[in-house]
Parts: sequence; C-alpha cells; structure tokens
Amino acid sequence: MAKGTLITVAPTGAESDPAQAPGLPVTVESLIETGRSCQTAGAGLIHVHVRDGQGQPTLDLGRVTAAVEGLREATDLVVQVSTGGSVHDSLEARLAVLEANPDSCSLSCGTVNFGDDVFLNPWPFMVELYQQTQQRQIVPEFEIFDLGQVTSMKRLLDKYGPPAGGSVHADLVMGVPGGMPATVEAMVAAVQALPEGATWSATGVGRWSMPVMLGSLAAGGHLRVGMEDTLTFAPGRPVVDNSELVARAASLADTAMRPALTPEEARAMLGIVDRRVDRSR
Ligand code: KMH
Ligand code: ZN
Repeated sequence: MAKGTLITVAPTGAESDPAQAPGLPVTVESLIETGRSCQTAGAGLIHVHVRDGQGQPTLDLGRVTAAVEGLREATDLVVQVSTGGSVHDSLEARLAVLEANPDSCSLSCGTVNFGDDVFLNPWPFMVELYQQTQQRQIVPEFEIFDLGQVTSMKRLLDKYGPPAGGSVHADLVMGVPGGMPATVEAMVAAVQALPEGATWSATGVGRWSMPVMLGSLAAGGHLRVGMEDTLTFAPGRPVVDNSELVARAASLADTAMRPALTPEEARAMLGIVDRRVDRSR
C-alpha cells in the first residue's frame, strides 16, 4: 500500500461548457491561478487542457506552451499536458503538444466510445506517441478507459521498453459512457492486470467521483479530481472551483492515513525529469 496519495487535478478538460460552469479555468491566467490554489490544497500534478479566446478547446501550441511555462514558473506541480485533446482533434495536433516540453503527458491506451462520440487512439498513434515520450524524456501517464486497454499498455511496454523516468503510472478513467463502469469490481480487475510495480490513480466521471475516490484510497491507489471530470460537488450543488475538489480529496486521503504527496514526492514517485529553472536568479 502506498504511504501517501498523489492528488492530480484535471481542472478544465475539453468537454465542459464554460457557460454551464463559471468556475472552469479557460484562460491561461486562470489555469495558473488554479495551479497555485490546488497546490496549496494538496495537488501534486496538474493535467492541462487549454481553451481559446471563446472558451472552446484548442491544441494551439502557443497557448499550451504558455500554460506549461506559466505553471512551471508559478508552482512546483508536475505539469502534464493532455494528448487526448477533444474528440474532434486530429492525431497530428495531439502529438504536436509534446513540443511544449511538459514534464508528463497523458497517453490513452485505446479507442473508446465517448458518449455520442469516439475517442480515437489507434495502435500506431499510441506507438508514435510513446516513442516520442521516450526520446523527449517526457513521462507518460497511461490513461485506461476500459479493461482491454491495460493489455495494450503492457504491449507497449513489452515491445518498446520502459517509459522515460523508469516508473509506470496508469490512471483509470471510470464511468465514461462507452468505457468501463465506475465499480469496485472493474477497478480491482484493472488493477490486478497492471504490471508488477506500477502505480495507479483513478477518477470517476460525474456522480462517480466520490465512490471511485473512496475505492481507490481503500485499494492503495492515487486520486484524480477536477472539473474535467466532475461539475457537481454534491447533488444539486455545482463545483465552485477546482481547489475545493482537491481539498476534499486531501481530507479523505488524510482520513485514510495516506496524506497528499508533495509535488517533490510526486516527482520522485513518477520519475519526473526536472525542467524547472532556478527561480532564485
Ligand atoms: N477529452 C477526452 C476525449 C486525455 O486528456 O488524455 C480525452 C481526454 C484524455 O481528456
Ligand atoms: Zn484530459
């Protein structure tokens, strides 16, 4: 059982409508402010999607780079960019975000129905993305939406060797309409299939946030929370901002006697290559 708990915040995502969620950080400035407040509340890693001037999802490299650099300057969080983008983004544009030189990136391990849409992750794309992370020393986080995707992740590791940094970390995204259900049974099945020594976190979308969080703490996993996955704090009570989701996760991690990892502890666990500049100069 891991002694501490990595808390990842996924503050924005590509699917939520800012008109329905006033606290959604859609500007680079608000993303950086969110990073600060979430680090204070207990986050160790931030999973970044950016939006354009209209609040719509974009993979514009200038904005992604500004977010990565701004978060690196203002916080100690591990900065992870999404290579998933939105369901409408091209594979080419999704690969190009690595140019922003993040600490980490998501790497989704297979194609999955995503509500009424399809989230496309063909094997050749997974291979290209994985090899680029190895060359660029960017630590991948393997996103698992369904049980068979654990097998695809192991296929990548078997064929192409260990990830940058040497640690294998997977994130179970549970309860997406089209993916695995947000049940303890599905969680246990996925975790049992992970390679020896891998660490993992879990997130439940929408109303599955709480049960998945409690299940993950009980099973030795880490946590991902944020407005990418959940816009409701409790029935009838919208999320005000991401930091309250992180604060609740940190409080539950304390209760489970597995307190939140600091960003430094998160970096060590994930094998992050330090790209921070010396801020004292
Ligand atoms: N927006 C979803 C279709 C990731 O960030 O890598 C995909 C996603 C996964 O959010
Ligand atoms: Zn994402």
